Amino acid sequence: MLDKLTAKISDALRIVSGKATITEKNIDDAVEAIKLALLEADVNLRVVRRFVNSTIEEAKGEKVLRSVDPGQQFIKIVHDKLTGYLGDTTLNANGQSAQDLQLKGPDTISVILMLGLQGSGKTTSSAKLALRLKKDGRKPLLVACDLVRPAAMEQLAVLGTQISVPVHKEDGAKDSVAVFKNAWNWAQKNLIDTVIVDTTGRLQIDEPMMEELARLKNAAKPDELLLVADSMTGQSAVDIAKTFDEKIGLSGVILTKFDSDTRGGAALSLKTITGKPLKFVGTGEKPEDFEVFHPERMASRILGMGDVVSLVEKAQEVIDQKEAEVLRKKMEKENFTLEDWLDQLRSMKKMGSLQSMLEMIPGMSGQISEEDIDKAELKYQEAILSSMTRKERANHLIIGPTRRSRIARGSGTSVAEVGRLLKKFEKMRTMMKKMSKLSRNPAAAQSMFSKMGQFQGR
Ligand SMILES: Nc1nc2c(ncn2[C@@H]2O[C@H](COP(=O)(O)OP(=O)(O)OP(=O)(O)O)[C@@H](O)[C@H]2O)c(=O)[nH]1
Ligand SMILES: [Mg+2]
Repeated sequence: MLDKLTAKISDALRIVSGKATITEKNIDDAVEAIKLALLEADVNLRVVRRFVNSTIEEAKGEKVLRSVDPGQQFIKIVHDKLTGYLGDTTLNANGQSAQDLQLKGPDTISVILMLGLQGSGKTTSSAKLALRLKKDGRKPLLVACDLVRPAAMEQLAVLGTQISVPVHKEDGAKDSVAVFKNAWNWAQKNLIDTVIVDTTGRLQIDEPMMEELARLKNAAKPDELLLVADSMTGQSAVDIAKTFDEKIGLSGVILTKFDSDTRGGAALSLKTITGKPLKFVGTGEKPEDFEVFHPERMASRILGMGDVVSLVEKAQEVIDQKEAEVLRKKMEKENFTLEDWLDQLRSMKKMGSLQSMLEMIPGMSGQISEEDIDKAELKYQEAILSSMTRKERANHLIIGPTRRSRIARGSGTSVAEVGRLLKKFEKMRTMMKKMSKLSRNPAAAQSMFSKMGQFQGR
């Protein structure tokens, strides 16, 4: 995910970071390096030019050059600029930003129309969005309005079953507007509050496609018209968005395949060139691989500053709020038990790709790949912990030599291995206690996180 861009920009920032004083030449060099990184990432030329001019102007001001930590000031400018290109973070009276979905209250049916070229990820994203809304407490219905490809309806039906969301499809139907109307009637009777309409994609934008979409739009009066675009296509995703917006009108964009080797150009050019907000990114093939787009966090990720907030949120989806609060208190008081550790190992499994979690940790982006993580070690730890009794997990101090050999036998490990795990646990507890105190201090948290990384190894 944007690894190359992050690596290049981190290199560029090294020119200025940590220096007591920086010169105008340093700024020029850093900006030039960032410019090359952006161009290589396929960011629109107009956006790059604007970035260069405004950054140089701002960074060469007295405030930066004379400040105590000029490097940090410079990075903040770059961060804010990138954030601005990625989206609009100002909140309206309802506390919503441009990136948030504009849906009606649960008493009325809201409609989301999904548009896009063939293979961009419309059907997959429809299901991902439905799952996300369901998790948010809404009642979605998926509607199969791609009547061109017979397999398309079936694909949506399968996804619907997978995520337990109802799907309305009519085999052999010819008119997508009629299908939509029937779906709407069904939705009304079944207390659905959000109707997500999957539509037909074509290889390129053509008139019949646009006409069909326009008819569907008139009938459905959607609250959101979301373009699903493949981030791998770079700037052409931006051109597609522009055309769809001119012909049909868009309210936002979903960029898919962000997990693949995308260069990031589309995400960075979209808002400036089309004026349309990026609302979600697809990060894999599974229904869970979907993230709400946060401009500020994405900017931090691009700068290699990690994304602690997203990480915490992702974790919270799994560990429920109350549990998290209990855990925090335990960490603070140092009564985090082996039982808690086992719970954590298990919820980590639920959280999906460890890699995507690690990318969100400051300083870890690009430094650790999935292969580096000793999955066997995690399994080992789980095996040892599972072989303990509840009583032992509640209080590790009672685990003497006899218990150790029983646990070793039960888990197929050795007494030494069990001993190592217990030592590791003690160290971990101490570190957690420190960390929970330091969580307000990002720099300290960063060094702590990298130390935590060492727990993965043996
Ligand atoms: N890696 C990855 N693959 C994705 C993502 N989104 C979609 N895909 C894959 O892209 C392929 C096309 O996705 P679909 O959802 O069928 O695309 P579509 O736009 O509905 O395609 P048509 O209905 O043929 O127009 C599938 O193999 C998906 O699994 C993503 O975010 N990451
Ligand atoms: Mg489809």
